[in-house]
Amino acid sequence: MSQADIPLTATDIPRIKIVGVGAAGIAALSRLHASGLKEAQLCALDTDATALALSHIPEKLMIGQNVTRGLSAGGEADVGRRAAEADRERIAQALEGFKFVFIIAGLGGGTACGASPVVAQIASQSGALTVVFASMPFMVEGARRHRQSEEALKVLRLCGADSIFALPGDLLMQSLGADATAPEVFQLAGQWICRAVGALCRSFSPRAAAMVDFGSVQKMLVGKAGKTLFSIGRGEGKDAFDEALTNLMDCPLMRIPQATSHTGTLMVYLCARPDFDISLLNKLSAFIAEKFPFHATMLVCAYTYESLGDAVEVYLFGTGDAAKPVKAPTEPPREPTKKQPVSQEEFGFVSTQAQRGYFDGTQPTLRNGEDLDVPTYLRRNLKIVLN
Ligand SMILES: Nc1nc2c(ncn2[C@@H]2O[C@H](COP(=O)(O)OP(=O)(O)OP(=O)(O)O)[C@@H](O)[C@H]2O)c(=O)[nH]1
Ligand SMILES: [Mg+2]
Repeated sequence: MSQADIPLTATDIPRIKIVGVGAAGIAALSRLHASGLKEAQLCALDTDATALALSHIPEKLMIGQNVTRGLSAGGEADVGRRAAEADRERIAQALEGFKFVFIIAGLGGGTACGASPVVAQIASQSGALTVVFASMPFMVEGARRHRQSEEALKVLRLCGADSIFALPGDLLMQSLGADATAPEVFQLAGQWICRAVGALCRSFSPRAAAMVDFGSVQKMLVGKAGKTLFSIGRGEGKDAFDEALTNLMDCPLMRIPQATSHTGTLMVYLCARPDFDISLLNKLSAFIAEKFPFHATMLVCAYTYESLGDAVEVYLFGTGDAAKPVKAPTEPPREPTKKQPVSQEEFGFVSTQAQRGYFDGTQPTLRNGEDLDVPTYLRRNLKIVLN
């Protein structure tokens, strides 16, 4: 019997709901559905009646019928917000009784940017741990979409989202190479979001080969504002594990200069076939501890799949703690520090040289010392005000 076949009783795990908001969110949700995730209930939410009709997700929530007439928010966050506001009660009903709510979306779109914060607010007000996974638009989608997506990140935080994992499309594109097409990048974003969300759902499942308790996961994610880190690595064949570790550190999402010195809690997650060598877990945690010497806590989980064959996947999640700056373990205790304002620098999605990426082979378009070919959120360190 594989782990996935072990029956769970209703009281085994906290109830989890994953809400896919807008077309991109529903696309990622469909992957989770196809992956056979049993730990969570899925809900597709949109302003677009056709998109919902085409979705295979059993639970569908059409919002703002009177606002959009079922024709989507047309890229307007304000329309998406009004649609969600109009259906607050139905959204609240859909989230009732869930302790953990994931919101997944492609920020940039009107429904994603406008409705996601309303969903986050309703989830947060109901007392659920509220975590957002979002892809950020490409620079080629234009300044307006960027502004809208940055604004949506701010509003999501103000609306009570506990942790937000934002996957910048341009960084993902770099990992696929210069020839990558937009659909390929969307596919990758969807895949990574699906894996990340699936991993977090399974981390405290009794089906996990090495599980953590929900309280620890909650502690890692609650109230972390923008200070998050996510990376993913995969290897195959004889040296699958080592290859996965290298791949993990090479993941474009790791190109965050301050990440190694500001992680509060880390979660490492290993996916391998059922007969995996358990000592890999020690190797994995030792490897991560070496790379992130100043982390305070490390959670270690494993989940097995027959279907992985000789492949190994490793995931890394990190969150910072705004209230308690993390010290090196060897440092002597210091006087208690005052509550620090959250610094966006600590987990900004900016890399060295601001990741010119798409425009690598061209001359920069400089104005006032800034490279305008690099999107605002990269140039300005995701200039999000965290209150
Ligand atoms: N993962 C994924 N992302 C997409 C896809 N299509 C677009 N995106 C990205 O997601 C963002 C939002 O697009 P949609 O999901 O179509 O927008 P929406 O939330 O449905 O909003 P409206 O259609 O304006 O109501 C875009 O700016 C793209 O960056 C897709 O097929 N998959
Ligand atoms: Mg849409």
